[in-house]
Amino acid sequence: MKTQVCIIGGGPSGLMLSQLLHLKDIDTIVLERQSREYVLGRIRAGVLEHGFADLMREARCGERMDREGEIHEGFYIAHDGILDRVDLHKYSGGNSVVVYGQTELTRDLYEARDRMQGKVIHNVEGVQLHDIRTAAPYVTYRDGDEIVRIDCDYIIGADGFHGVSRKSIPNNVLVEYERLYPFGWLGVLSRTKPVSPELIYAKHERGFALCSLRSQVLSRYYIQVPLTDSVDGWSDDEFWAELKRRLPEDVAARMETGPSIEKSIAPLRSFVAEPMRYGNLFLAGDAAHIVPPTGARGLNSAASDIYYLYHAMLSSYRDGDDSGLENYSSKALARVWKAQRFSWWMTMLLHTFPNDIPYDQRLQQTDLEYLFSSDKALGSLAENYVGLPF
Ligand code: RFL
Ligand code: PHB
Repeated sequence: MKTQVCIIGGGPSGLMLSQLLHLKDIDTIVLERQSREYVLGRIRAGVLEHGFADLMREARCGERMDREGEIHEGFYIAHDGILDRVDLHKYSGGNSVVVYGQTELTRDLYEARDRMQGKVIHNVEGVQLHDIRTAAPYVTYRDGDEIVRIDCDYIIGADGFHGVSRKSIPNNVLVEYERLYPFGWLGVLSRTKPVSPELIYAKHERGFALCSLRSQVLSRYYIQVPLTDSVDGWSDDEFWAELKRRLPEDVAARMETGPSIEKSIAPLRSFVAEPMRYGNLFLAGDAAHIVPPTGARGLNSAASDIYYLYHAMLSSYRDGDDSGLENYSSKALARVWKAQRFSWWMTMLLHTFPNDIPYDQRLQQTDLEYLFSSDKALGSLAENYVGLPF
């Protein structure tokens, strides 16, 4: 097979780029290791920054998001038994975020790819990248006993943190920066009315908690748990009881509980791989960088990579101008690191760290007091949360 751009990974990053390029008559093939049902079964992001939402519209996939997604102009931080509101609209100069599940937007992207007869090949095994540094790179995968070869101009590594693309860059070129946190998030999805119309991020000595939602009848809640915990060790009743303990009393009292329809634990990690380009391989999204979910940045960092790549490819194919491709890594990384900083800061602000000394705890408390006493500090939080410009 032959295509212009071979995209590895059929998550939001890969699908979005494929859809955008297709609309400009640039041919792509997407290779996805899992089935479509599996990809759509993964419950992940819930909050989209306005830049991501704009990209969905540009990809002609924004219709259902605009109809069913909720615009949120603020969220709460619960601490010391009270709720303090962060007015995103006021402090970011009129911006907001969209609450719309990653599952839904991935479904929209798949449907758009189907409508345009886009080539998305599922259940591929043994993907390998070849001759990345030459003008004629190619990708192979196994289909039963057969090895299938795809010749292309460019390879996009959009295959997430555990993908094969990043690992194809030699060790003496790739530099990896990583911070692991000594806890994870236990998440529960339930068909219950959300406890609050806006998200609540809760700081509590027993550990962080988050009240989020997918719609007015579907709630998503998380609690900080030790990395040694397993999903099986948490019954629904234990989860609800622990969540309530970490929230202000009046919020806990109005919490509607019910059976979980999904329950999973995600470890928290900060990670960046540099450079994001090696020859004709370009990394995008979680394949190159991961953030702890506290600042709702993961998908949104992926969106800016896709935006830069899309425009760089257009300039290259249309005008023969490769400067965008040449600058891709440094431009993408500049924004990536800002998302890293913000996600790290939100994580440090709101979680309970097992080995913190009293000095650290007082600083954390002071950070929070400073936040709600300074319009400038709230402005910094708000502009990062709604998304820095691409
Ligand atoms: P994905 O979604 O991991 O997709 C990569 C795809 O590549 C496939 N793959 C391969 N395909 C072929 N060959 C191989 N060798 C392959 N190896 C892997 C995989 O099967 C997969 O389908 O990466 P992508 O597209 O870059 O998207 C990134 C986002 O998924 C991620 O950043 C967000 O989910 C992070 N995140 C959040 N981001 C936000 O912006 N806002 C949020 O509110 C938010 N909440 C979250 C989150 C992530 C979470 N978890 C579980 C980590 C909440 C949670 C709990
Ligand atoms: C979610 O709804 O899954 C969600 C929302 C905000 C975050 C992280 C996850 O910061």
